[in-house]
Parts: sequence; C-alpha cells; structure tokens
Amino acid sequence: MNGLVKLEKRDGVAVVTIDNPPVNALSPGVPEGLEAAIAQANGDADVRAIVVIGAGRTFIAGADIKELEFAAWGQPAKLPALHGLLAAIEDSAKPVVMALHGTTLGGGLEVAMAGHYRICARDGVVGQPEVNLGIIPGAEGTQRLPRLAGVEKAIEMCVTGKPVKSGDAMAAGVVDAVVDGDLLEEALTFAKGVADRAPAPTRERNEKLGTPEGNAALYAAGRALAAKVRRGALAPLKAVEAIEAAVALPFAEGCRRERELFAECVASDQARALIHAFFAERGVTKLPGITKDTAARPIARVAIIGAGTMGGGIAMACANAGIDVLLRDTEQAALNRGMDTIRRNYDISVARGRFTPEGVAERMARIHPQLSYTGFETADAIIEAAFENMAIKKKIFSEIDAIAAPGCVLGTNTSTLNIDEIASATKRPESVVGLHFFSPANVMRLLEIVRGAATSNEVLATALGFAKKLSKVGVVAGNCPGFIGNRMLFPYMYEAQFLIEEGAMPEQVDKALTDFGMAMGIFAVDDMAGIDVAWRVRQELKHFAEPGVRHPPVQDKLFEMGRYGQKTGRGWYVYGPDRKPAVDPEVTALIERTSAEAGVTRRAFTAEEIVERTIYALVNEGARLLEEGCALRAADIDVVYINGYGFPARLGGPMMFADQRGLAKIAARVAEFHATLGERWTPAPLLTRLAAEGRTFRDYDRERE
Ligand code: T1G
Repeated sequence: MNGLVKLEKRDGVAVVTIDNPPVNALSPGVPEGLEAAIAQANGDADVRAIVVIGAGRTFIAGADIKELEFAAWGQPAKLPALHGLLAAIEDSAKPVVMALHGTTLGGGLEVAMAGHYRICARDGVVGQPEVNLGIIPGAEGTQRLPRLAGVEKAIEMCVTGKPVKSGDAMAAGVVDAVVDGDLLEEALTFAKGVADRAPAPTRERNEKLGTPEGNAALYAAGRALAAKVRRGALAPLKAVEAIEAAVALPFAEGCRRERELFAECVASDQARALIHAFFAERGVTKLPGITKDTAARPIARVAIIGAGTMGGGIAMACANAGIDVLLRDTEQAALNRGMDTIRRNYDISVARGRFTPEGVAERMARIHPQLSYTGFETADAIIEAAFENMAIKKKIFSEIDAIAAPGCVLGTNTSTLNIDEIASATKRPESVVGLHFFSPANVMRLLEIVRGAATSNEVLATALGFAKKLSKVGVVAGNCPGFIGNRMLFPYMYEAQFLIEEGAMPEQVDKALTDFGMAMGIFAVDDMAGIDVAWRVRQELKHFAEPGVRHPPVQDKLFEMGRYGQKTGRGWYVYGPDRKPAVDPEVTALIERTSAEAGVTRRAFTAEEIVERTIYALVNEGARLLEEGCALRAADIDVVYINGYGFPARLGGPMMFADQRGLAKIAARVAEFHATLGERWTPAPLLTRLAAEGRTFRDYDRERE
C-alpha cells in the first residue's frame, strides 16, 4: 500500500499490517494506507475475509499526538480524517477481523471498533485514554463503545481513561475473543470461521444503548465519577455528553455531536496543558551528552542504608520492580520497625486487592534486613537514606566508598543537601548522584536525579534507567539548594505563612490552593511532611540567616510546642482518629497573637490574591532556577511539580500555567509585590525578559532544543 501499511494474502484472507514504529500511531499515511488496503481486499475476488494487525509491540496506540499538539496550539495539523476510513471498514462487504495486541488505545480502539470482530492477545489492553490529553475520543469512539460495551462501561472507560485488560474487555463485549497463541495464526483461523457470515456493522448494534430517561442515573454517576477522579477537568464531562448523544441521536448525528465536542476540547487550555505534560514527561530523558550508547549499568541489586520511612519505601519500590535489596540499619530495633512497616504496608495492599499474598511473599523475600555492610560489594547501586544531616551523610559515604564495587552507583536520598559536598567524602565523586525519592517512595512517581559537578554521564544514564525500571519518572536537576522541587517549594511555602500573618488563615489558604487544583493545601502538606523536618531543613539551609530577611515565626512556635504535624496529631491543624485536618482554635489564636506582636493589621484576602501570592512565587523561583541551569527545561519543572507536588496536570505544571495565564500579567504582578512586599519578590530576570519580549517558557524551551 505504502511504507506504513502493507497487504498480503494468506489462504483467502487479506492480511493488512500497520507498521509505523514505535507505537503504530495514526500518522499521516496510515489511515490512507488502511483505507486503500480495505478497498483493494474488497476488490479482490480471492479474498473472503480481512485481518488487520499491527507490526511490532502494539496494535495502533492512537492518533499521532504530535499532530494533536499542533491542533491544540492552533497551528496547521494533519489530524487524520478517520470518518471515511471507519465507514469503509464498517461497510466492507467482507468481514474485517481486528487482531489486537499491546496497547490498543484511542484512535486505535476506534479503528478496531469499526471492524466486525475483534480478537485480543491475552496480555493486551484496550482503552480510550483521551481525557489524559484533555480531549474526548474524536473518531466515533463515544458512539461505538456504548454500542459494544453498554453505556455504563463506556462512561467508565472514557471518563477515567484507564485501559482495560483483555479479559475485562471480553466480558464487556468490546472484544470477541482472547487468544494465547500466535496472534496472526489465531486471527486467520478466526477470519476463516466467519468468512461466510454477512458482516454486521457496529453502528447498527443498538441493543445495549437503553434510553435517555432510563440512563439518567448512569449519566449522573458518570459526572460524579468525573468530579471525583478528575476534579476540574473539562474533557470527562464532554465525554459523558457525547455518550448521551449516542443514545439520544441517530448514529450519524451522534458522530457529528462528538466532533463538535471534540473540537471544543482540542481548543481548550486544558488540552494544551495536558498534551504538553505528555511530551514533557517523555522529554525528561533527553539530556545533552547522553545517547543510547551511553553505558548505563543494569540495576539488579540495590543496597539501602537506613530502614526509616524513606529507606523502607525505596526498598518496597525496588522489590516491586524485581530488584534484590539489602536493607541496612545500625540498630536491630530500627531494622525491626522498618521491616514491620514494610510488612504492614504490603498487608494493606493485599487487603485492597493490589497484590496477591504470593506476590507479597516474593517481594518480602527480595528484601534482606541486616546490621552490617555485608554484601554491599555486590550491589549495583547503594542508596543512602539516613537523616538529613551533612555530617552523618559524609560519614556514610566515606564508609561505602571503601566497600562498593567499581562502577557501583552511590546515591543519596537527600531532599536538599549539597551533593558535591557529600561526594567529597569519597574518592569517586563521578559515581555519586542524588536520588531524591518522594514519600511514600513506593507510591510517588517522581524521582529527582541530582547531578553533581563530577557525576558522570554513565551514572546519570544509569539513574534514569533505574527510574524507568521502578516505573517512575526521573527528572535531572542541578545541584542547587533544594534542587528543583524543594527550592521552588520554599518561597511558595513561606509566602503562604506570610499570608497568615497578614490576615488569612491556614484553612483559607489551603482551600484557595485546592480550589486552584493542588492535590493538597500547603499547610496540610507541611503537617504531613513534618514540622520538625521543615525546622531541621531551615537550620541546615540557613534560610533566614541573612539580616533583614523576613522570617515567618509561627512555624517555629509550632515546633517549640511539639506540634510536629500528623505524627503528633497536631500541627497547623488538629487531627482526629480519621486523620482529617480540623481547625484548631489554639493555632488561630497563636496566629492572631503573632500578627499583633509584629504590629500587623490583619486584613481579608481573596482566593485569587492567595493564588497569586503563592503560585506566582513558585513561578518566579522556577524562572530563576531555569536561567541558572538548575533545571534544563521549563517542561522539566512542570514534570516535577505534577508528579511530586500535586500540581494539577490539567494546568500543565507551574511554568505552562504561567504561559497560559500570560507572562506579562504575572511579571507585572510580581513587580508590584516586589514594590510592596520587598526583596524576596525580586523579579526573576528571565521572567521579566520573556514577558517584555512577548515570549513564553515554552518558546524558551523550543529555542534551546
Ligand atoms: N502519538 C505520537 N507519539 C506517540 C504516541 C502517539 N499516540 N504514543 C506514544 N508515542 C511516542 C512517545 O512520545 C515516545 O516517543 C514513544 O512513542 C514511546 O512511548 C482520534 C484523538 C502507547 C502505552 O493517548 O499511552 O487517538 O519519546 O515512552 O511506556 O480519538 O506511549 O521515544 O520519542 O510512552 O511503552 C490516544 C498515548 C491518542 C496513547 C507506550 N492515545 N501513549 O508506552 O513508551 S488521542 C494515547 C501511551 C486519539 C482519537 C484521539 C504510551 C504507550 P519518544 P513511551 P511506553
């Protein structure tokens, strides 16, 4: 047909193979090739049935997101006009069998649903993940899926975007058979078995649709589900609306309605932000000096120092990925506590059905608790997860330097400390790298990889490969205090504290932030992370040591009162047995007293002002560290904030949010804050410059690619 789609005949069956690596996306040429192949097979008297199959690792994984990105930014895009293709498949006089494997997603599933039959390899998944990109299925998926799977299942799949496994897809009616053997052979057998039957178009299968009145509760439940799993997102609601149209309207009109809703979504800020987030996440591994040929070390065994919360979580993350773990602590009691916690966490996973008891037994067997460094010489990586204290970390690094095998990666799970100083305790600073895991380390997707002055490319490549093996997204940061994430968090967090001195209350600030879309408010985060931990970091980093720097005193007072947050049941909030934060009048009084002592007349703040003061602080610091080179790209900062700090993906991360709100608007406000609030609001030169030139952080990234 063309280079992307080929046609061959096997025993009276036309085999149409899509070959567009890596994921057979519907890039320009693929739909055309498919349509031509279907036409040719129909015109060939020797052909009795047609099989469509994907070469390589998957059937079609959807439309080409690069083209969607163009469309989202209003640039000329070659988005496939799939409607003609789908009609050609569905109207084929000869039965079309879709042979699915890998990830049949988005436009891939939509093409498959236009076929007359679908068979799926056992380990395959199918899904409509468009909401992850801020859009809805745009190639009649919202019209055919409810016809195959029923309205309830279609809503669930389109609203959550989660792919379903082959068995579930079969139970739901999305596929007709799940097969174990060679997929092509199975498809040929299947095709020959149905070759003599008249093909039944999916669009005419109306029996599962129900009626608008009868489905009212399902639509309401769908909207509730959208609000729960994707708070503030537009696309899932539009997906429900499109499925309603499938029920209420004839097929062709339903498709027209879907197209309109799709067009609304593609042109939205949310689609731009989410498509940006998709490529940003895949772009983080692209680093100067690192190529496919950079010798990354496979990680099969990891030794961890410290069996506390972080060490234990890292051990679980490794064990989950099939990595052997030596877990060392200096005291038996601490080791026992660490292992008990790991066991308890796994028990919860079994109770929730996430793992089987056998799966947990396998994982536990991979974790070897010990008091000594025995066996550390066999580790591919050693990760120190001790107290956040420079002296302790340096001592540990000098010890492991003496034991570790040549080429072993020496990682430190510091969240703020200077990697070069830690590396100076060894004779091999090139092997030292920061591996900043986020708590709980077995759950959180982000791994900040900190490059020291001497860290070698091989070690960085190994760390990136390690992150992938752990199913995490590894983002490389420079060795500045707090790296990317925490460095930006400090001004954001302190600004929230200044706000409460000036008249807001923690619960009001947190509400403004969660309404904005943050997963948690900053005061709730502080209570979770530990007010004692924050206090220790302040001492290490000497945040307020310079004369004239404004210092927020309430947090210190909470520390002195032993209110360490969730762990002591009291912090900024008070926590009952349900662990939900509640306002504590004692804190309210403390805040009011602090304002009075400072001679501050408290005033009211709007939610918008709170967002500006906090989120713009994040953006301003982000611009600063970007220009310093602590982050390689604005997009990397966005990936850090979405995956590690609960920033809403639908806003694309702080830098994309800033772009979309308008850098000129933000720069003007930052300048105002600078004039009224002082030096800490000094505008980042990059922000000022980009705003003045009418450019964006996205432009900045592009120009430096
Ligand atoms: N378009 C373009 N490039 C894609 C792509 C796609 N659909 N999917 C993946 N890639 C690239 C990706 O950027 C990366 O490139 C490489 O493939 C490997 O991906 C009409 C409008 C398929 C499960 O949302 O979920 O259809 O970085 O590193 O972990 O209604 O990619 O190597 O240069 O992620 O094995 C719907 C998105 C589109 C699927 C594979 N489809 N992709 O995961 O590898 S909208 C999706 C994924 C649509 C219709 C609508 C995953 C994957 P590079 P990877 P992976």
